[in-house]
Amino acid sequence: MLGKGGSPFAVDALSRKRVELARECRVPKVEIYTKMTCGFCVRAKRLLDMKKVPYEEIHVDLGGPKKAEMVERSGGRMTVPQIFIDGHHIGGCDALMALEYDGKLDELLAA
Ligand SMILES: N[C@@H](CCC(=O)N[C@@H](CS)C(=O)NCC(=O)O)C(=O)O
Repeated sequence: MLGKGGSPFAVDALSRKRVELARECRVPKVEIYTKMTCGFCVRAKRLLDMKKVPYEEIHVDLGGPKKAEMVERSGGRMTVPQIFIDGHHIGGCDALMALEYDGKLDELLAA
């Protein structure tokens, strides 16, 4: 708390710190459409688990409306996994691995 006569710069520093902390605490929304028999899905989930990134798994083994939703959201892709970060389509397992390899996945997860 800034007392009477305190520096206004202290308030600035405090609010900057608050924004910084909010960013650090931010949990990205990761969605992954999967099938139980899919090795690429296992690999993609393993990477997310290793990075301690929580995700929502959407099972499309039986087709149905969720599979149709996946195809629609991914611009016609029929294979699993299909991965989304904060609503942005990333692609499949290879695309996720490539982002990690290029050092860009953490940036995306923190953006
Ligand atoms: N290169 C793709 C390969 C994905 C792939 O081939 N997935 C298989 C399952 S492991 C698939 O969806 N096959 C068609 C199907 O199950 O309907 C990736 O990295 O995600």
